[in-house]
Amino acid sequence: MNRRPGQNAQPHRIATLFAALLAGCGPSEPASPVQPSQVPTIATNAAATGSVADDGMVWIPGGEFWMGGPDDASISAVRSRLQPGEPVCSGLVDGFRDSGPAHRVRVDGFWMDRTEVTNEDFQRFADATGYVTVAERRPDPAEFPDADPALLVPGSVVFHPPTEPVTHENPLAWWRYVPGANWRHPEGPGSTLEGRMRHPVVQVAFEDAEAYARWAGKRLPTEAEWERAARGGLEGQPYPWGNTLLVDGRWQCNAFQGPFPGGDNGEDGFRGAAPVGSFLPNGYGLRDMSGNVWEWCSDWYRPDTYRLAAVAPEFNPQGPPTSFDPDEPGVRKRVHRGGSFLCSAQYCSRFLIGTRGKGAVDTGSNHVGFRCVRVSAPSSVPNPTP
Ligand SMILES: [Ca+2]
Ligand SMILES: [Ca+2]
Repeated sequence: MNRRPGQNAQPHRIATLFAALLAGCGPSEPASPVQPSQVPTIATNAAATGSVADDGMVWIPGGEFWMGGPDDASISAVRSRLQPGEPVCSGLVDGFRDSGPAHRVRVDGFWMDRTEVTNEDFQRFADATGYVTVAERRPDPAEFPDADPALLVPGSVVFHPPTEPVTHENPLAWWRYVPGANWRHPEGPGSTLEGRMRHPVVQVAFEDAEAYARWAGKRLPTEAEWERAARGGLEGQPYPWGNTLLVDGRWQCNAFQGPFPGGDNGEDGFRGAAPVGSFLPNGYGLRDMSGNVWEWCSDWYRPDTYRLAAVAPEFNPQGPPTSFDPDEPGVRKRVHRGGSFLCSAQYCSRFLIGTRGKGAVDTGSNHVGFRCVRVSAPSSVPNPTP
């Protein structure tokens, strides 16, 4: 079994801070399954496909669709990109076990941000509210009684491509806890947002994303809403644009090309994050649903969510009531979706729409951001973004 630990996981900042090993290959079955989620009803707006609100959000029509996947043919197609002897993304080996089975889901219509929230957007929020993100706060010593207080400093997790070849077994070979890293300094104190105001905001923990969404009169999408939107009206396709990763030899999203983690050759035009909207929109007008940066969803993460959901069509699923990740029991995680500029056939491959990621709620990194949704009328937005 060519299974590697945590390929759809994000580093936990405290684990990284103390250089504790991230969990290895845990059991795929959780100890105690949960019941399918209760399903609150979301108000339905009536708007035509292709509608664009004054603040630039686009209408995602409600409807029923196949959620999860991807299918074997799509997995084989990504895997065929690899040369003999190259490392293989674990999901391409085990079939992305937490992402199946595909099951029928129905969601009401909603408005969604066309792009990931940008630094420009987040700057406006921070200026208006004085909000201080998790990464800008000192970790509470009471929560880490065994830690040297000198090590409990504000900071966050930063991708640091190694200069020497490494195996894919230990993500700490390319993730570092960097004191002073936060959304204003995504790679640490020496980095700035200069020239990057249209890049997605990163280094945001879940509560930071929620705080922004509340301020903007919006909320984070559920995982079902996110996937409904990402599919752009296509049925059963593995990408927001169709059924092949490249179209006419051109990359359709910001991913990673070359040997992971140290050899990104930027074949898609970008090493690291790209300005939002650098690639073509999907059928609903959304950009970067695959790739660029991961996006927080509101659902708690469990690997068995879809196996439980598959017993019946779900209506506006909100996810399980609690989190459980056998890779890191005890770490509360929410769902990430869409993959990032670090995804390739060698590692991650979560640019495939139906696949899932996960992240500790208190942890951002420089490849995780978010976008928002709204079900109310556009005119009710107190702080519209252009
Ligand atoms: Ca790239
Ligand atoms: Ca994205």
